[in-house]
Amino acid sequence: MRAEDPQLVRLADYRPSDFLIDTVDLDVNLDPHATRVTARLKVRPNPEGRENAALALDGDELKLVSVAIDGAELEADAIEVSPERLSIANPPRGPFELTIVTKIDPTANTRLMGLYRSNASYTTQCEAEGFRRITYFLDRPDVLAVYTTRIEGPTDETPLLLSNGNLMETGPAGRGRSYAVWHDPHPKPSYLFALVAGDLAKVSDTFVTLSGRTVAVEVFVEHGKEDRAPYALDAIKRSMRWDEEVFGREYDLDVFMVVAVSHFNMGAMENKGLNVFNDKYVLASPETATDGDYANIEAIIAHEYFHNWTGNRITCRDWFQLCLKEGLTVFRDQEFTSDTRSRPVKRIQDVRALRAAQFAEDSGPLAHPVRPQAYAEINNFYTPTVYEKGAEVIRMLKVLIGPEAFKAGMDLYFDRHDGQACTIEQFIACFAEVSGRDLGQFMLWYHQAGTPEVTIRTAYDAAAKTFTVTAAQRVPATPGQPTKQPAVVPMVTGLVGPDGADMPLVIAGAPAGPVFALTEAETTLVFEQVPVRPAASLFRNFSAPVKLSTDLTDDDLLFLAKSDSDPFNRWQAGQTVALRNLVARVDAQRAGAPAPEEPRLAEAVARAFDPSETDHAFAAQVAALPSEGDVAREIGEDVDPDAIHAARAALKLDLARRLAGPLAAAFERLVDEGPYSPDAASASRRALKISALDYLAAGGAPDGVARAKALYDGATNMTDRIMALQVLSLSASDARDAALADFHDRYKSDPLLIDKWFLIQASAPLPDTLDRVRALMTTPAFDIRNPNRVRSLVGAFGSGNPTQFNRADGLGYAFVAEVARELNGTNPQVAARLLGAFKTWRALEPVRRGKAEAALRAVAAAPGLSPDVGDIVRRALG
Ligand code: 0A1
Ligand code: ZN
Repeated sequence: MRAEDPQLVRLADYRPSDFLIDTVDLDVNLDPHATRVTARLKVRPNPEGRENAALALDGDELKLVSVAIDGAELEADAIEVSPERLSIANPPRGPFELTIVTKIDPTANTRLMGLYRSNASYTTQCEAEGFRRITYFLDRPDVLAVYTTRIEGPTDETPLLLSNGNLMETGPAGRGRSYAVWHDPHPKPSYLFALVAGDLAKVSDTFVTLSGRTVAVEVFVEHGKEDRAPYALDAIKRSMRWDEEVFGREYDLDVFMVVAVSHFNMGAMENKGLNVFNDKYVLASPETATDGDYANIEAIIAHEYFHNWTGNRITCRDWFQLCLKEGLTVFRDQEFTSDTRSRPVKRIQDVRALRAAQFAEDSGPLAHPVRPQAYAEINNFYTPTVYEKGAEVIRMLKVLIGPEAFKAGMDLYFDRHDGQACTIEQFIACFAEVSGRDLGQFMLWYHQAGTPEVTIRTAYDAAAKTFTVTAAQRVPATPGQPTKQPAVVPMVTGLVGPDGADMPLVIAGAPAGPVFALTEAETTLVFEQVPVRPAASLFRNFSAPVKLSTDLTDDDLLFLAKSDSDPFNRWQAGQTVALRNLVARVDAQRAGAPAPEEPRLAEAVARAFDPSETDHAFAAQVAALPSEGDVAREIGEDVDPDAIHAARAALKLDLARRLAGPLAAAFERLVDEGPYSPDAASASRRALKISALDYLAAGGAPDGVARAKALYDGATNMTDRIMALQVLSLSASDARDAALADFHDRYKSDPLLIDKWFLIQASAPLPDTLDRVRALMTTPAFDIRNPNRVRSLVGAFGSGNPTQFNRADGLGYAFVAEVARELNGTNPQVAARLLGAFKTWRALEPVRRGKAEAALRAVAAAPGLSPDVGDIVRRALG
């Protein structure tokens, strides 16, 4: 191990805590700089822990005031204390009461972990290891306690005092102060603790549970923003109903609260009964939120609410099991959205996002298993692999054992493990038990990193009337895992006849499929009684998170794009043809050859804009070309982002020219709509309209730019306005500059709208973008202390602008590295996330690769690196 290598925490080293904490009585006396926290803990030795062990409590930047056992203050020689640890060498060997008083400074807390001030309010964030920044504690998820929290603060600044559970008491505390006492009867780990204090507006409603209990549902927002809360409030109630109906899960407290805060490191947090949200995922009105914002709010509200059972009632034994709650809860929120909106469109969107973020991560130096084996900094494992691939693994489980067994397994899990801190093994055992299946090989999905590559060869034998599908699988090497075993890969298959109908599937004389589990390095399926050569529809509904390559011809794919009964594969077939064309264009361009055209692609795209197409959301997905990232991943190595951008722009222009008439007609047809409504059908119509506009304005076509300008000027809602601005921003035109200036003037007082304005400029694939981003960072609207501002400007540039981040001169890399270094001291979590932009740097062509590496090395060499940033650069370079 090199000197600078940090201590790794390893799954293999897990052992139960030596002590347990049954109850926590917290008294939090708020003060901007000197908040005093008194924790009274009922502690006892854990029968499963080591005998006669010392009691070692975690801390982080804490100031100890006093510590007492059963009322007797401990002398300095009985304890060992530092800001990170409080050790008591000889604690009582039976149950005892430990009282600890600490002092903390919420105003100085720029890391936004623990207790911090956001605008004038106090907020906490304790996942994963933030509670130790409030008091010394056994800050690990397998220590479950019942919490009672008393909060006291100045009445004028903090009239509202919230914590987990049910409100027990509230009133004046003297000297202009008020107090409130909250009690949460459900034992929980410290990471689910929350406290909010401030002067906020409440928008509320009630919900009657399945068993007839009335629950108060409350959303807290800044005063003046009450009109932006009703959508989130309604989404909570719909989530509650859905979890009862689909998973049989009822809410379990008298009140469910959501608080919107403006400074937040992530999206939202599922604290028991008191979810804290990034305000961007709560606030919505037609004038301020796009259709995408509404969809995100609905999904994230659902996600956090669903954690009440998957995460809170049943939690994780240790942080290696993070996917136990996150993969499962993402799966649940995906199902909610599928039931609420369009199931096929949701699937397509999720797969696009999975490929963009998770496949990218899995193919580079930051690849890790869904359940990692070791970590230096747990904050860096809130990743698309743990979340989104974690959800895919559960989806595969459902496909493999079937929906009935899946439901029975979930019921058993809730029944058996309610109130416990669990492992993935315990979760999977429930499904093995109810299905009678051996899920041993399935566990490889949790152990092995890397996206499996499946290669398909097909052969039709007209004489024997057989169709043979040979599937070979290979899991690529990833950091620390040079060799892999074949996984169990569910391949849902259909054979589509020339009439477009699915043929019956017969193998060895008997009906078979449609789920085929590939369990070997190579599997051969011989389908019988196949009268004509079919088109194979493989991995329907994306039945496994694999990278697929097949010998299907473009003719097969174009046929499937029209005829497949599986909507996902109808979409996928068109995407595959487009992707093949884009890769061929990149090759041709780099070889100086003329661009290869695929005129039949235009026919497929034309269908999306045909007046007979009524599923607008699906059509918009069909019309959207693969992203530049999709093309980069398909190419895999020696990637030149400029060549990819040029190829994609050329294909878009080619389609726009071929389809000029239908596109204009579609735009005209879709542009007139009634009053704005954020519902899925109206949003779909707008999505297709914008897609038409995007093509019409391709290459800066004056007619298209004029339409975009008109849409911008006449917009009655934020979706139209921002989408028109987005289209305008792609061309360096006067219309672009005018619209950007106008947008700023209109919305300068609203930070969340200025974020959209930042993001559009930061993602523009234009040579002056970097200068612009640097200039915007110096304006008063930018605040490096606010994660939303940083993500909209610097994050969008790094992760959403392939050509400009990857400038051949390396200035894009140097810029993101520089901001990460600047943030390293104040908010290491956000700094580390910015460096995620480098996750595919090794796939670049040599010049860019060299510059990216130099930028990472400069960060690695900087003094005083936080564990968060140090871990990312070490692994990225590793
Ligand atoms: N559990 C949350 C994600 C989350 C994780 C860490 C945080 O610390 C800043 C915040 C939120 C979720 O899955 O939504
Ligand atoms: Zn979550």
